[in-house]
Amino acid sequence: MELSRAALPRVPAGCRPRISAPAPGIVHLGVSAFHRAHQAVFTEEAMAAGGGDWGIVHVAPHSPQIVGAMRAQDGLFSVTALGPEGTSTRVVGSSAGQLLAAADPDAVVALLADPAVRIVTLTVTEKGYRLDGATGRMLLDDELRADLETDRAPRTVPGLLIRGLCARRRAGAGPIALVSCDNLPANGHRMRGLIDTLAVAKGISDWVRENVTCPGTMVDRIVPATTAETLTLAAETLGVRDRAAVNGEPYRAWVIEDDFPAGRPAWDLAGAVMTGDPRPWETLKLRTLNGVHSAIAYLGAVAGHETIAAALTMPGLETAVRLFIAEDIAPSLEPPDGVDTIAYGDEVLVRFENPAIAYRTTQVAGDGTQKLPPRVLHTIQDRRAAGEMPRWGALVVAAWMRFVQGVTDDGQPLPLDDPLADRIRARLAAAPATPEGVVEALLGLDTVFNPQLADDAEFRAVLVGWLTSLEKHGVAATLAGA
Ligand code: CS2
Repeated sequence: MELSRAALPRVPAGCRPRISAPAPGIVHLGVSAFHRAHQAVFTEEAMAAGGGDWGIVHVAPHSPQIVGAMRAQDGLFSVTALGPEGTSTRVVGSSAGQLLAAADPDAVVALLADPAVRIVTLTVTEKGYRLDGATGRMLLDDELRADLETDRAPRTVPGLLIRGLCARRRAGAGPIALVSCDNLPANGHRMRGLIDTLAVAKGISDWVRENVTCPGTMVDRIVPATTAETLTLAAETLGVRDRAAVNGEPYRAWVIEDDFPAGRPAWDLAGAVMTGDPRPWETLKLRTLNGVHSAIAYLGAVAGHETIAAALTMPGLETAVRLFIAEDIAPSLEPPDGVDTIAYGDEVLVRFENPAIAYRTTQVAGDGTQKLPPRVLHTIQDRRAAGEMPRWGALVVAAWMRFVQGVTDDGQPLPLDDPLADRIRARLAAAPATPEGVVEALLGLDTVFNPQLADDAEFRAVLVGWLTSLEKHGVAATLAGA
């Protein structure tokens, strides 16, 4: 039997949802596993504790599978927290509808123009925003241009949003908050910049200025992609099958800028921190947690390790990432009041070591051209501007350059899952097959590396040094000699 409202009596009482059939108040774009284990849970708990019509209409831009699975289950899905000492599972009841934008874009636009909808949240990954990683400006590619300049149904997330805002303005549906829940630096500011650019293109800047806010957020929970094991564990625990099940670590955190012109769920009652300025949290989390995650992912994947926890057992890797935190990351940022970056980093490493979480190195390694700027390059740029050489940061960039060449130290193939994969392959194919040639070719990706960094001869020399060692001796020997 499948999970559904009718099947809930079969589910153990302690695993049942806290609320049922909420009326819609939020549209969420991007029905990722991370969203289901994070905002969907916070919002359910907020409604259970503080009331309000804040049901989430789930909109997947392109993925029919998750929409189909959730629809068949009346929007229900379970989240299993995997602790080092045991698990706990709960069905989440905050979904108030499911739509596939690619199949039904008009329905999504109509929702954005509905006065009941007062918040849009997004987890569309870094690449979904179509922002230049080096400058943060909007990238007007052919798809987005067509969304803006023709009447065809929008295919991009920015295209959908601006079409929805135009319809909202015409409908007089009132103000709305657009909340990026992706790992972008100053995600509220980036969202604001994107929406303002789109509003100019559509001639609705005045209305947008008065009616749209873009609160920034820091989101955090380690949620690996769902696997067959996730589904088996959910079925065993629930007594019914759940095709939309997710699992993640027990820890979760959400810091939100409190700027909601038409109200919000009582997320604070669910453990979220409402603040005037989330940016110190965002920078800390992106540079430390995500920066170190990427470091372990590239070095671990090239060394042939499947998971982050397994990679961390490699001699020398934990020491290297601790030095990355202490010598490069901590001096590059101003942590939130009362927080110490080194102690925060220690907690992050304990979370990464959780043996119950099988987070694949290749999952974290994907989309490197989108992830490197906020996670690693901003740290490097700040340290270079201060006249310092961030050698551990350089090691991470060299490991990415080694990773994108597509084979492990043992000659096994590595996937290149990146929106710039074709450009990377073309540049590598045209370059001399030497560390200098590879560095030159990849630093030329100008939406990733800004000109100052690409032309920084001292930094380049350190990068070539690391890449030479990685190519000649492999990850293990490079770490041993570091
Ligand atoms: C990870 C993040 O896949 C990745 O790139 O670094 O998804 C990470 O697990 C989350 O940001 C943790 O909050």
